Amino acid sequence: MRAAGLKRVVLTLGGIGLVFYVGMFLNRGYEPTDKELDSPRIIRIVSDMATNISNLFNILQAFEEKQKSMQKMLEEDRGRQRKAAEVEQPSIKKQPQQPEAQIQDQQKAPKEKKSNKLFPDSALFKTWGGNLSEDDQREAQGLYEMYGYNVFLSDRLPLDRALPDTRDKRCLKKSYPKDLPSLGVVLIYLNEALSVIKRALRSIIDRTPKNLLTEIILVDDNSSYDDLKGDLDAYVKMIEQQNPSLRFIRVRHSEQRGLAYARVSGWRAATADVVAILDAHIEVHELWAEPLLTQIKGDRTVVTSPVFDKVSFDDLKVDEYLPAAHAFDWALWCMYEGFSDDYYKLGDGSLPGKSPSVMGILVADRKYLGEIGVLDEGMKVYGGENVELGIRVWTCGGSIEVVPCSKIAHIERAHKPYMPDLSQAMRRNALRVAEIWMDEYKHNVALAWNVPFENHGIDIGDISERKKLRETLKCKPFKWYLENVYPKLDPLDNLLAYGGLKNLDADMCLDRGPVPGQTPIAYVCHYYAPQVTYYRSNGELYISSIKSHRYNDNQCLTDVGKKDTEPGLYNCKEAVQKGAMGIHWDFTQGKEMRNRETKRCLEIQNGKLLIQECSGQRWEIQHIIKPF
Ligand SMILES: [Mn+2]
Repeated sequence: MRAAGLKRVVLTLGGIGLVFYVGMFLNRGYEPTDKELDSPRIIRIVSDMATNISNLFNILQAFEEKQKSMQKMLEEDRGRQRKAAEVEQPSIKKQPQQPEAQIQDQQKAPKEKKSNKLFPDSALFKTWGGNLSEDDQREAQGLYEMYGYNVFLSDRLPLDRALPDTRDKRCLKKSYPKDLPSLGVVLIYLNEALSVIKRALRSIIDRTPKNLLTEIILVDDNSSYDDLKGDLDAYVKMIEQQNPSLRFIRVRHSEQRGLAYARVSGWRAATADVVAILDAHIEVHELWAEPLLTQIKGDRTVVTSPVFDKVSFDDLKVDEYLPAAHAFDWALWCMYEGFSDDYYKLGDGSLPGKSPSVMGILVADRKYLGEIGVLDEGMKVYGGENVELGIRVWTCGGSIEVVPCSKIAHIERAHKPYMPDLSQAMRRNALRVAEIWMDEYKHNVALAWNVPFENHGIDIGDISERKKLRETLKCKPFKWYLENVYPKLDPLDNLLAYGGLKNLDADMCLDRGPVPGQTPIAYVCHYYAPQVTYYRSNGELYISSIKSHRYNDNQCLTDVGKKDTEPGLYNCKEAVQKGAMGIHWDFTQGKEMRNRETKRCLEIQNGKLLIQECSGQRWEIQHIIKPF
């Protein structure tokens, strides 16, 4: 699974939803874990709502801070994802392996000796490792660069370490049917640390009822690290002997096939009623399986996801994440988002919530998943396959649920092992999803990636089989999905034109201007991001980006209404609230750009962008989507 920007859960909760959500917090008596930096004020909120009205403000603030910090963490992760990974991975130097018992005794025992910080700029040592000797620092940094998380520490933590119980209190009171379907767990890995895989296995075996867990399938997407061969084999052999009723299956790819293909190959090897396709850098919480199996038992067409807590890549501590829907933007980057308003009206945060998509990890009826086409094996490397699953499940008759009582701790890596820059694969996969599933909305994906709508020249592979599947399953149109499942995604259907906006008389382009700053300028046309504009039928004109979601605000070209002014760039909704600002522009191709509110025009004089009395200057926008 991957985390991306947490999209303003607070904002999307809105109104009644927020009140109920806070109510949930009150009832729950939120207890911070010892690691929360952001919550000194929310220590033990008593559950009697009536006598604690005065606390409401504090709680709201604490809630907001918590959300903000979640959002920040996720946005940072998203930023990291988008950036290229730091270095090519060197081939592994073999780590000495120790028997499990010894590792457990060792605990974390950093050496006391004071030493210089050898890697002051490394994210690994930002808050962790202050007492390490120089040798240990070198080793820890080397391992961090190879894996993207703190393997030095992981090797020294108990494999069966306890996790903080971050579930909603109401989860503890729930009971689950005895005759649940059997479960097969698929773990996908590529150059994962041995101790991390061992800890995942340990937690799954210890925290899943023996009568339900029938098999564990390990899928190696052609790892090159040596200890994932002999040493992992030895460990698996050992736990196999300890658990004779449990089937272990190893799937090894002789070349790297990418996440989607790896997940499907794990599914293919499974035989249990339900299959859980997980990352290998996870630890499951107590009672993680039962809530998921219960939902699937009730409806075999529901595809479920647990809620992930965050394991920091540096200190491997577990931070609570609140349950949220798994959503995406038009580039198909995934993100967290609030559930629907109707969900929050129920006032019970332990209930499963409907979700437009999954982050990647999924638990589903094995046969049902096969009937609807598992995952698109035509996806390459990384990304997109989770959104494809979301759209396919919903439009072809199933549904997706995030189940709050099922929790998994998941390491958010600082960088991923697949390739240095994931965005190329991501773009290709996103365009593939668009072509197969998005009908008349497919150009929104091209728009988000800033490629031409037609003939973008990017090879998306053969899509005939997936198109056939869509037909065979008689799946609903994407419009239905937008209207019924994901109404928060802005269909952008009133977008008329986009691209560079050129003043034909001055032969210069509208440009976003210096960042930070809110003063657009006239500049030599180059048509890169700062000059890409978006013109909507309501007259709004955005510069440099357009937001995918209705709850987000765009940057509107604005006439602030003073005499002889420079134009401004303001959040559109804010500008409307402030009043006296003109954000609507009347424009036709090759004609003047006139503000609807002030009747003045956008013009260029002596190389300077101005708003003034109209003199008839002409503008031309690069790409027309609909004639206007
Ligand atoms: Mn992951």
